[in-house]
Amino acid sequence: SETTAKGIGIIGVPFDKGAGKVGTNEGPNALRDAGLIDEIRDISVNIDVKDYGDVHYELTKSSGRRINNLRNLEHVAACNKALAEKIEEITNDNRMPIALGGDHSIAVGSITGLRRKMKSDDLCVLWVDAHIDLNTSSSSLTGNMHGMPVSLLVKELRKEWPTIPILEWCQAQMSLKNFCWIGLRSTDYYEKLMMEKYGINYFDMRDIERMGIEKVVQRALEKINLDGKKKLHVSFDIDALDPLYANSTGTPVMGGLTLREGVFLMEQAYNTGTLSSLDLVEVNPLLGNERDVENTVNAAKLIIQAACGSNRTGNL
Ligand code: 6HN
Ligand code: MN
Ligand code: MN
Ligand code: MN
Repeated sequence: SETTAKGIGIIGVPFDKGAGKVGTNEGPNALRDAGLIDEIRDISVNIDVKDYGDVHYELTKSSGRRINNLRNLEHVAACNKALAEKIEEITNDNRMPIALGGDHSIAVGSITGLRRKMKSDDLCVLWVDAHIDLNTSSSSLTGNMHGMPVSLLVKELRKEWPTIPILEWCQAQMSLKNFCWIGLRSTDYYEKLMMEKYGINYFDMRDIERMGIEKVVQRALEKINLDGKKKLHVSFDIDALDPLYANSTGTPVMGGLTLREGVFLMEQAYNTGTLSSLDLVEVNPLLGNERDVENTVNAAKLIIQAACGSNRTGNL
């Protein structure tokens, strides 16, 4: 199989236009200010981390109005196009990209950027989230595009979308078969219909209750990467965690993963040797009290560190 990336590339995506609330644009700097980059460097003397700074984008036309029930479509399209290019640059530099969100709409750009140097079936995605983020422009009840990234990325749902010229660069070539969800506990009616219709791979909170997190992660990886030949992308929405650990997020849902389960999940993903990129999204430092923000940022840091190979009993 291929050699693993020689280093890590951090890219900040200060973006909140896909969410219904402002504030996830402060996520990247909250993580950096809390010492994220140095703490990754501390994992090992051999670790090579480069901070690529933040994604910047310009609008080609300015309009805040709704198009096809898509709030802030122009922003979402422009930011993700710029992000896809950055992710491609980071992978060309032979680094594992870590995208610091930002709201979850940024997965459109990060996965599109990753996919550019791969064949259709070479990438699989573990989507760790309270939500399934499978809405289309017609099924969404909110118009918030952070609830739609998966449906923009998969060929099975392409027919559900109108042609959107400013999203033409997003090719929709992934298959739902290469996605598996962990942590689900809030899906919309139409999303549930699509889950049934397409036989989507998922392990919800009940599955975690019954099998435990270790079995769930193992089975999830077997579903999408049985022979271990694909590269693994983890799209980690911090609201997968219980609000006890991550209350500073826009759409918290009670009854979620413990921080220990979240960290363990990521350690197991790292241990496969196939982990090749990560999104850490929906950290919103403008929500909750000071303690909530501190907890949420610290939880996000621990999950990112686990993705970089950190060992909880100490690093040599
Ligand atoms: N997220 N299903 C709801 C919607 O607005 O479509 C919630 C989406 C949440 C999105 O947390 O990334
Ligand atoms: Mn470069
Ligand atoms: Mn999400
Ligand atoms: Mn979510």
